Amino acid sequence: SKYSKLKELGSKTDAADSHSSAVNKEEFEANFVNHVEFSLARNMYNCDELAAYQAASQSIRDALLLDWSNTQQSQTIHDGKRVYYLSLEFLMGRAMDNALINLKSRDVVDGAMKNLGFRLEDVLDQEPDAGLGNGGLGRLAACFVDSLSSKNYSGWGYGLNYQYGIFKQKIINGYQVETPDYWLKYSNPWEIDRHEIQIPVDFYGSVEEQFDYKTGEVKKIWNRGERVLAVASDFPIPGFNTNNTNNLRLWNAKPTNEFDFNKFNSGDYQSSVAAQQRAESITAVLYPNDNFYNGKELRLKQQYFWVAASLHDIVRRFKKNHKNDWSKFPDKVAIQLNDTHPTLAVVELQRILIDLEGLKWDEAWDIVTATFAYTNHTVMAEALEKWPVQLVGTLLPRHLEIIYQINFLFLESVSHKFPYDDELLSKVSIIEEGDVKSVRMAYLAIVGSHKVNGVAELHSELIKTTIFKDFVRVFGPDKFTNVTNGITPRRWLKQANPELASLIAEALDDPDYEYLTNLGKLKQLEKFIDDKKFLQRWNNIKLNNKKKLAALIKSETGIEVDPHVMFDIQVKRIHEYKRQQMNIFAVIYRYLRIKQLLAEGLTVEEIKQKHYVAKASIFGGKAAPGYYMAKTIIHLINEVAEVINNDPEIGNLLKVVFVPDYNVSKAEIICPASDLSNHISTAGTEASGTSNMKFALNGGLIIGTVDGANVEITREIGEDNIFLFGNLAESVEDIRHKHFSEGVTVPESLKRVFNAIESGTFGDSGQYHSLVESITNHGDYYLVTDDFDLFLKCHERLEKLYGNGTSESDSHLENWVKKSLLSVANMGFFSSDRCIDDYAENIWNVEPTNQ
Ligand code: T68
Repeated sequence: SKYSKLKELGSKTDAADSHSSAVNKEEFEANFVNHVEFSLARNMYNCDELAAYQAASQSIRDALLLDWSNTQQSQTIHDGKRVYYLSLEFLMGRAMDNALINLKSRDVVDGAMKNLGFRLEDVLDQEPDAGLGNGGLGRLAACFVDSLSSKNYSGWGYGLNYQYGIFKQKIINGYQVETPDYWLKYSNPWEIDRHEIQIPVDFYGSVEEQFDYKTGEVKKIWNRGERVLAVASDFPIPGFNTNNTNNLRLWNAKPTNEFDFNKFNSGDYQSSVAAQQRAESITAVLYPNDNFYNGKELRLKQQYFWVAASLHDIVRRFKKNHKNDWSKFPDKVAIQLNDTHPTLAVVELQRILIDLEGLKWDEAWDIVTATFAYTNHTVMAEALEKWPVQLVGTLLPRHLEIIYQINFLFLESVSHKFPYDDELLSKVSIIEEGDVKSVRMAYLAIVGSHKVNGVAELHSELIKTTIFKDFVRVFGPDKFTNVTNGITPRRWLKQANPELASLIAEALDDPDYEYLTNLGKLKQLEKFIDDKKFLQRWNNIKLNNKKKLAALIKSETGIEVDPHVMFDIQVKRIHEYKRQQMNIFAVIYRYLRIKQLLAEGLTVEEIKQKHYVAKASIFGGKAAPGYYMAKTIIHLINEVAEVINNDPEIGNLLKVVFVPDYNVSKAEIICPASDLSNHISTAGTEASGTSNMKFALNGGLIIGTVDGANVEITREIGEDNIFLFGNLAESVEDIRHKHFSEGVTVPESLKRVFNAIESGTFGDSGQYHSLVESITNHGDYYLVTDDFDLFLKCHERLEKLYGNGTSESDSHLENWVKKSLLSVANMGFFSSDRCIDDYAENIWNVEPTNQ
């Protein structure tokens, strides 16, 4: 039988599992040459670094593929519950170094590449970033698939294979200029084309009612309009220290073969081709907004296209093993919704079960809600998705009917529980009545899921008391839970900071780097707290990393920064709530004070002794192309940099840098190089933040507000090892009210900054009016005036600890480097492995597979 045949293969798979897929040097070299000659059709004499990257990655891919197909086969046979992570964004960055680390083959390939005449670093540098995401949300998905593999879960990612990822940012005359990221210019060696996996996805059309005389029931038939095909591309996701290699499936939109005969017959050949091209536009480009809802029809099409293809695939896989045994579905399938972007999946599964598989509504709905869980990533109103009913009804007429039915039954159950509370009904209704009637996607996601989670404790509490408070009444508190975010230490420690990772491996007497999948072991580092030699080695690694960043800055901007000064960094998407404006205002304040002290006759040396440590303020991040205020902030940073860096009096006392085109690969150089990093959002606005974890794991100290995961980082590493300041989340509402009733009070310090800006110190002041006025005249929504002096005070405090700028001094070791060591020692909690275990246990109800 097929089953015993599978079993037979399964034992083969098990046997294969014990053989390591680590790359063997001779085989690798032979494979490399083979790929140069036969895959690339070149020869070793004209093999440049790009060709070397392609040949090397194809050779590594070959090794991955063995593990990948074994894993898929054994998971199918084992038939446990699978997790599907639906995310519209996977911000993967580069794959090659990560694959080498996870296959434990980096040293072997390093040697082989030398033999073949290449430097591994230069070859790795050829790979374009897979920038299929905006920021934290997309990078979280990438860390999660890494952890799913590394912790031996059976878990797939589903997303879209955008032809253009997040735009490339150029800085021209101080302004952000966006250029397209055509990352697939050369073929992508990590992508396995699955041309045979083609799933039709339909849009538009109308719903017809058919009366079934046998059952006496009315059947709903969706007579589709436009049809496109979803074609799969698979990306193997290797785990660390395991052969478990999961799959990331990204869909490509392709035209169907059916030709538009009407147009063809009327001779309008061109427009029928154009109609076919319309299909491909669905996966052409990633929408470049983060924390902002942008109600474009094409975006909704992307969402349904992706959700429909993924569910079809998941249901097909289920039916292969379990036929129509639908009650088993939630025992075999867990689907996690990464934000509300995939919420239509709830509706699509209900549609499949009732319209196509013939289940009764209630039976289907129980299956749906047992299958899905929803992660919220923001409390900010402007980010919550609300699709106009009109648009949903046109694009997906049957789905809109189902949404209405879900809402009807939900409201009915609410009114049973809370009779005569019409206000409550309108508050929790999935349909928002108003000028534009719309579907509240977050509400639909809550109603369609068995669990809803926030991404840090503070955030998870906030959603329960603000945006979702009525749902806590309706469903009770247990439906709402917290899973604090995490990051993968493979990429964010071993790959980004190999020297520190190696020192830690030595210190823990762990030559196989097992601590990378058991990050709590970092705690043992605490025994080196009084070991001066160790602290010096620790600090030297930081210095080396700062030198690498200085080199990157030099090559990207021409600016020379002295690696011995304090590196004070803020890199993340540019957003008013993240308050890069407050940071650059503080830099301006510092500059004005330095100029004043110089005018009073102090020398640069004296200022360093008595007032300010020498520092480089380093910024990076992209602004959404339509976000005027964020673009203004970028412009101000660049103009301030221009003035300060060219002021001959200042020397190395202060430099300001804007690193263009911040992305995953640059983050790998930047995160290990901070002395201090900024996580200074208005309290209550940053759901979690994850770069805070990346910096702290690499031994940088944090200056931050009491927001997002900063709170838990403080709890883990101790409040002596982090610099917190600012008003608390619980006060923010009152302060905003006060701004409106009593007006905004600008502190003297900030007035000086605004005066300098307005007097043209950083170019035409007109360009900054709206930025300054949003604070002085429009209610200072993000509390810059309230937190500014606290921010400056906090800096004074931490500068005293940093010392006089000589990072080799005893006091620096005692007061700063010790904090750095204690931070790293206590960051184990923030591994995405812990986070995935948490989801597995509390939300998905799955266990790791045997490896
Ligand atoms: C981020 N959200 C949160 N959104 O801001 C951050 N939004 O606090 C958190 O750490 C991170 O998610 C992971 O949980 C985002 O990055 C987006 O990028 C986004 C994209 C499209 C639409 C809305």
